[in-house]
Amino acid sequence: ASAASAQQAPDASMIQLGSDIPAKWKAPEGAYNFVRHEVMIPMRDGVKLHTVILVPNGAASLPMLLERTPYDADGFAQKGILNMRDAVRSANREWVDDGYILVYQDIRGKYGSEGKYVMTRPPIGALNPTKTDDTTDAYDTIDWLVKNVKESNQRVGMIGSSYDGWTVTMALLGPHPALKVAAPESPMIDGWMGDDWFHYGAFRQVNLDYFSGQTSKTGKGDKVPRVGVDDYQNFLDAGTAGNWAKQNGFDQLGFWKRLSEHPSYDAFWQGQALDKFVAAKPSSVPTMWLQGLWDQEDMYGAIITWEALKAKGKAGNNHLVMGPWYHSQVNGSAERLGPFKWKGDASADFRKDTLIPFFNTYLKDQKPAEALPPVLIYNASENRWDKFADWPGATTLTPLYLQADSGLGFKAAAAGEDSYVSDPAKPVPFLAPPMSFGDRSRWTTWLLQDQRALTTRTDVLSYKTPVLTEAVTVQGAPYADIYAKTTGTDGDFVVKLIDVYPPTVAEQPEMGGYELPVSMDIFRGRYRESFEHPSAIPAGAVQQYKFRLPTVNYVFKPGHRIMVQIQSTLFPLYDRNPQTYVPNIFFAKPEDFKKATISVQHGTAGASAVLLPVVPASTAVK
Ligand code: PG9
Repeated sequence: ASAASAQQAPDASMIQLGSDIPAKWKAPEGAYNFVRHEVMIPMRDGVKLHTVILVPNGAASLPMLLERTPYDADGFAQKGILNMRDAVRSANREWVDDGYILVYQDIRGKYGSEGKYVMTRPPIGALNPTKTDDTTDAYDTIDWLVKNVKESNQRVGMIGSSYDGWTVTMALLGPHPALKVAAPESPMIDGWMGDDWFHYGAFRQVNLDYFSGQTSKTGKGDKVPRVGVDDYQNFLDAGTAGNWAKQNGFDQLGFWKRLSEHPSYDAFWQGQALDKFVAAKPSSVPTMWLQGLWDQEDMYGAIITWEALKAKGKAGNNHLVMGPWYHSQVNGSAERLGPFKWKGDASADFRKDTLIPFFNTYLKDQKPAEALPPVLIYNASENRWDKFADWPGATTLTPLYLQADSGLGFKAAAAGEDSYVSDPAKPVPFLAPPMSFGDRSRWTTWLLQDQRALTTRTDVLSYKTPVLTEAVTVQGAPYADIYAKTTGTDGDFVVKLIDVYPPTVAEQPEMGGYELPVSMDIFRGRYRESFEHPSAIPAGAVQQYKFRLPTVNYVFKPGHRIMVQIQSTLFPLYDRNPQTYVPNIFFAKPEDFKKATISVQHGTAGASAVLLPVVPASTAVK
């Protein structure tokens, strides 16, 4: 018989008349040690927000940790991983170990959530004439969670860094009673004054990629394509941020349009500066305001909000923590930062010893081994955490004056000035080119880089104390107080406070002579009299530029020197000032960009100084 005739006739088990795809697939849960729920939680206006809830198997009466994010809740809890602690990212694993239900939610209009997205949507009011904001959305979410997550103890803690720290802050403006504790980490609080978008009016061009990434699509948007790898050249070629935006289709992006139409600190920015809102209606939720001491994105918000609460007498349930971290590093590992090597892991140890016990106090009624001090700030020079009953440590500011011959000291000098030419065609780079905004290791550490890279620039003024014979301890926010004239009618001032290491450092030879920025910022000159109403700088007339620098808790040690540097640009991070007054720098024309000679004054004509929060006993420099 042939093979064909021996073949068995097909029976029913061999033939599919329907579909190989079941009407409803249910994955077996047995092998997972947790259940991943994906729910659409309804808000008061009917909009539903996509929420991922991770509940450990066998959970009963566990607290919930809520993070509200524009960065894809699904990505916070990967699918297809059997162990809950492996499914989540870095620091979240410690909350799993500690017995928490984890909740991640896409904010309105992003990723899986319904509704319309508005960038850092302002609180309900003049700028948001609707009935919802991220305060009501957090409230409605928590209300749903406590009613529906049966394995919980009906207590919620909120956490998150940066944008997610902003969502925590928004929740605090009208907290649900079940919100028992909160930690806004490097929260974006005031985008104009000193967080992501501007610093004192100087625009941060790194955000241009962010605008398209965040607002060109509901999910992950596109980054702006580049011609070349060097962003110093790319942004120089574009001329202005406005031109870059135009070339890349940003006229379709609503937030860019609003931002670029409001370059000054007008009602648009004032109406969404959250420190004012928080202080106007302080919550009773125990809160830890956290940020990094070298936070390259949101260096301003946490401390400013904490100070505003303190001024309202609310320091009791509001704690301030500043760690030796770059942006959001509190949730990663921190064995080192730039040239520093810490004792242990300054993030993981902090989370274990301080952050999680703080949450457990209010969510699990556990008494912490040690009560959290009102203020906890890392002291990078001594390589340890310092605890403070109050902050700032210094009650007065001591001027450290610019002097003749590049000198710096606590004694005002005779009148004089130092001049440099600031050429917009050759702006001082914030990172040596070639540089790319996408280079994460350089971006996260740029605030600590060795300033000797600028030694040969003729458009950077440097002033140095003699070698210190006694320690100078600073605890608080220094102020730049610069008197200068310019041949232009506008201009930016960058002021840096630098620790100059001794020529040799036996323990760490690569630190020999290192010029470490301890605090620096940029100020747009047109705002010297008013942030809301800019004005042209009268050419040739000495003007005062006074602005607060980032907070420090630092010891300039004997053998070191203190240095102050002044320059006009930090390009391409900050857009170039044309140095000619124009109504809106975003749309300056090529012919507006002009060289200017800047003359910084010292001595009696204008005693330029950095005002240092020196702790008294240590005013050692004469
Ligand atoms: N720094 C980022 C950001 C926060 C808020 C608005 C825009 C950007 C972030 O890391 O989320």
